[in-house]
Amino acid sequence: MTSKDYIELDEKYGAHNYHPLPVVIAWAEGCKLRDPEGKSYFDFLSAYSAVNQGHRHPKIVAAARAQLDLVTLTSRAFHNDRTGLFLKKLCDFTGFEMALPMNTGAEAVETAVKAARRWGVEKKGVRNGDQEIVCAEGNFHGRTLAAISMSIDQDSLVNYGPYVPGFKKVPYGDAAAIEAAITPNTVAVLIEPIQGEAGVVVPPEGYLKAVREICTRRKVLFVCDEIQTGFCRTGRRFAWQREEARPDIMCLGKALGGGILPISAIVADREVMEVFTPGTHGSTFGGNPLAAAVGIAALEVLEDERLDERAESLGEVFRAELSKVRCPKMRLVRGRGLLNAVVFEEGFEAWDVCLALRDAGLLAKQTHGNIIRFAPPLVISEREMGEAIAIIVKTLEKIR
Ligand code: IF1
Repeated sequence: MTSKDYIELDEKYGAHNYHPLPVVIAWAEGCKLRDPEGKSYFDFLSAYSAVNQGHRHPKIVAAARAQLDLVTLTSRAFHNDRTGLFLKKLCDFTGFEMALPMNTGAEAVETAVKAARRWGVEKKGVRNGDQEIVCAEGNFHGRTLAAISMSIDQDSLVNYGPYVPGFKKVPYGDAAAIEAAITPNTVAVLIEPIQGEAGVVVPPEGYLKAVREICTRRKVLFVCDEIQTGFCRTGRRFAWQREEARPDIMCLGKALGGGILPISAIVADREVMEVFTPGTHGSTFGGNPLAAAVGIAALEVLEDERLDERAESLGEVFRAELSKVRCPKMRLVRGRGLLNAVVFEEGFEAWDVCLALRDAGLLAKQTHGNIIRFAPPLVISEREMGEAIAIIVKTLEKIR
C-alpha cells in the first residue's frame, strides 16, 4: 500500500475530526520519521510535545518490553509492584508530595478541576455548587466537556452545550484581570504557563509570579497546566520554574508517557491531594504497571540526558537563526526552549508553507492559520538541528 491508500482509508472510515497534513508515517526513531515510500523527515511537532525523549527511545522501549513479560494491567482494586515506584519517581522529579495517575491530558485537567472544587468546599468553606475557577482566554485544556467549557475557541465549542458552569474567563497575561475575577467562591486559577495551541504565547515577565502571589493572598489554588510545556520542553523541567511560581496543582501528560503510552497525572502536596478519598475519583488504566514502567523510564531519560539544558541551549540557537530569516510575510519568532513558533502576518495561510516544509523533509503544523509551531524532540543533535534549521530557513525565504 502507498501513502495515498492509507490516507484514503483514514478518510473513508475515520470521523473527520482532523485535517492532517497529507503525509503518512510508517517508521520513527529519535527526531526522524519515514513514510511508506521511504522518504525521511525531521519531526518538528513531536506529537505536540508527547515525544520529548525522541521516538522509540531505546531505554523506554526496553522498559516497556521488560514489563510486557511481567504484568501489564491490574486496575487499582489491587496493588501492584510498579505503580508506587512510578508515583515516587514522579514526586521526586516534580518536587511535590503526592501524585494521582490518569491517562490523557484532558483527564488530568478534569482531575485538577475536581480536586480544586472539593478543596474549595472542604478547606475553604465554599458551598458545593458555588465553586468558581478562573481561566484564561485562548487556553487549550483538552476535549472533555469541562475543558471545552473553559475554551473560547468556536471550533472546539460549537453545539456541544450545555456547558459546564463555574468557569470565569479573563485575558491571558493580565494578572490584574485575574485578581479582579476572584470572588469568595473562587477555588482556583487554572492557566498554561505558556499557551501552546494559542500559538506559543509567552506571557509577560512576572505574570506567573504575580498569579502565584494573588492566589496565595486570596486563598485560591494556583493550577498550572504543564501538559504541553512540562518535562523539559521549555528549557526547564516545568515552565513555571522560570519564575519560581510553584503551583498548588500541576497537570501533567504527553511526555510523561515517553512517546509510547498515554500517561497523565496531577501532582500536589498532601493538603490538596487529601481531598480525594476512596471511591471519589479514579480510572481503570491510570497508573497501570505497564504505564508505570514506561513513566519511570521516561522520567529517567529526561534526567540522564539533561533534556532541560538541551532544550534551553538548542532553543537559543533556533530562535537566533530564525530571526535572521528574510521573509516579507514573517512577523516574529517566539518561544522558550524548544517550544517555538513563527508568526506570519494576519490572514496569511501557513498551510502551504507546511506542505513546502514537508516536501523539503521537515514536518510541522500550523495553528490559527498564520502560526507554525516548531517543537522537535529534545534529543535532536546539534548537527540534526543545523540541517533542520537550514531546511526551514530555505523554505521561509522562498515565500513571496
Ligand atoms: C488534539 C492542540 C496542542 C494541551 C494542554 C491539555 C491537553 C492538551 C496544554 C489535553 C492537548 C493536544 C491535543 C491534540 C492537539 C494538541 C494541541 F493543538 F490541540 F492544542 F498540543 F497544542 N492541556 N493538546 O496542549 O491533552 O487529552 O489530548 O492528552 O489533537 O486535540 P490530551
